[in-house]
Formats: sequence, structure tokens, C-alpha cells
Amino acid sequence: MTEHVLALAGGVGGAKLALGLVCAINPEEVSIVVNTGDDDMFHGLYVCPDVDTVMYTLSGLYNSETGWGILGDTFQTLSMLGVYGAETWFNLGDQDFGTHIIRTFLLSQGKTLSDVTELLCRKLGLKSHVIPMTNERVSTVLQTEIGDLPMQNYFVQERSNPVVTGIYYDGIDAAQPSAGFAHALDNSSRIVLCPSNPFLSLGPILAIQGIRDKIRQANLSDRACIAVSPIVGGDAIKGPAAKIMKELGYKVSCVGVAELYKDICNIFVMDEQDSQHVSEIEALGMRAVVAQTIMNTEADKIELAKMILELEVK
Ligand code: FO1
Repeated sequence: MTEHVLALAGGVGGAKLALGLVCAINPEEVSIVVNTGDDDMFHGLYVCPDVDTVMYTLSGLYNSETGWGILGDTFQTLSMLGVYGAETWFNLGDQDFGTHIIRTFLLSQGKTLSDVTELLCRKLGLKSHVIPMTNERVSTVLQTEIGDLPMQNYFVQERSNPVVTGIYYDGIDAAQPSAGFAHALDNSSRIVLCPSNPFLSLGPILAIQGIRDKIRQANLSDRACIAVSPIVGGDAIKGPAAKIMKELGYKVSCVGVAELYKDICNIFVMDEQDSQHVSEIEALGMRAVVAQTIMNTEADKIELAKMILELEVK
């Protein structure tokens, strides 16, 4: 069986490694399951930030400065919405609106989020499989000192400033893995946890009922689950992962991340800056692999992906 790879991804960090993977091997052999806990409604449109970040990244449309949205996009529609008094703190570009309009229309016709995502990806020429983690609605909510905040209100409107005391995924109990996710789990020889936020990006995916058990079973039957640490040198490359880990009382290091994944992963990839933690990772029962995990260039993304794909997993 040719090697099919399943990558679990969230926002910007996940999209970078996903790009590396689809450039390293036949993109048709890569399934990227994406977090949908960040999804929200804006101006009556259903917006999927993590799915769009992966889709735009793989199709070369993405804005490499911000990591999200479309490069060179304009914001005329948003400014006109502002004239009418609509909230404009969530920066949606004119081309980006095209995605949200067609997605909302197709969903209103009864198509599932998976079907809609598949259609949009085909139209953008993608050969890899970008798969929402579930077709049911799951919303990541952060319990903070100023109250419960949906993800975008916390991350964008409040700039991740409020102190986090807890996180829950509203709707998770009723969420089933999407068919594409379940299929990829059964048919992948390698499962890669991309360097995404363990609470906000991979947390919702792993919280779907049965997923952690399925990944554990995969490990038992000579298939590998490989996690890449999103924390390097005690800090996150991008986003609030380190701040949230600290506020929730976790060790803010690659070891703290490894402790979150030790029950499902047998290989843990950490950055060269953290090589002094190898023995702590091994003490958790995981094989520690030291590599350059910071991906600044396309070559970095492909190099990391190739290293992960060539790891001996037996
Ligand atoms: N992130 C921001 O920090 N500011 C924004 O105005 C913003 C707008 C935005 C629009 C569309 C989209 O797909 C993503 C957007 N993001 C923005 C990023 C988004 O909040 C994050 O990518 C994820 O939700 C977390 O990874």
C-alpha cells in the first residue's frame, strides 16, 4: 500500500507543515484534517479560519506576512460594512468574502462542510485532501477573567490578552469525525500532529469522541503517530499557546506539550534549541527526534516534512 499520511492541523503552524508534506510526496497521498472550532459567523457568513488558512496556503494564495487571508486582498467591502455600523474588528478581505459567500450558500443548500470544502479545494486546483474534523458545529470557548469568549473574540478582538482559566469545546459531545477523517485514520501509515496550538487547534480535533482511542490503536499496529512541538525554547513561534499553557498551569516547554500527547504519540519531534530535553521526552515513553522545526522558508517546510516521512517507525 503506498504510504498515505494523515496530518492534523490548525492555523498557521499546521498549514506550514501541511504545505511541506504535500510538496514532499504525492499530494494525493496526504489528508489534512483541520480544526473547525475557530469557525464563526461574520456578517451572516460562515467563516472557517483554519480550513481557509490551509486551503489558501496549499493553493499559494495565502498572505505570508499574516499567515491568514489572501495575499494582496483589499478591504472595500469591510469598510462599507463599517459605514453601516457593522463590527469590523475581524479583517475579512474582498476576495476572502468570495470564499465565505459561496461556502455559506452551499451550506444553506444542505451540503456538508466536508462536501463544500472538497468543492472549494478542487476549484483551487488542490490535489491533497483538506478535511474538516467534523461536519457538526463545534465552538472553542475560552473561559477568561472577563467571561467566556468564543475563539475569535479572544484571539482577534481581545488580542489574546485576557487571562485564561479554562477552555471548552461547545458541541463536542455531539460531534462525529467526518467521513474523510475516519477514512484517513484507518488508511494512513503515519499520523502527524502538526506544530499547532495544543489547546486551540489540535485540542478540538483530539476531543472528538473516539479519536484518541483510534490513534492509540494505530500506534499498536505498527503505524506511527508523530507530534511536532509548537513550543520552541519555552515559547510559541506564533500565537498564544505558551501564554495559555502557563495560565492553565502546564510546563511551558516541549516537555509540557509531550505530556499532552504521550498517550497517543510514540515519536516526538522537538527543535534543536530544546535538545537538552531529550531524556525527559524519552522518560515519557516517547522517542525524541531533534530537528529544525522552525519553518521560515518553503525549503524549511519541505525539509521538516521529508524528515518526518523518512523516520523509521518500526
Ligand atoms: N487573525 C487576526 O489576528 N486578525 C484578524 O483580523 C484576522 C482575520 C481573519 C480573517 C479570515 C481568516 O480566515 C483568519 C483571520 N485571522 C485573523 C486569523 C484567525 O483568527 C486565526 O487564523 C485562527 O482562528 C487561529 O489559528
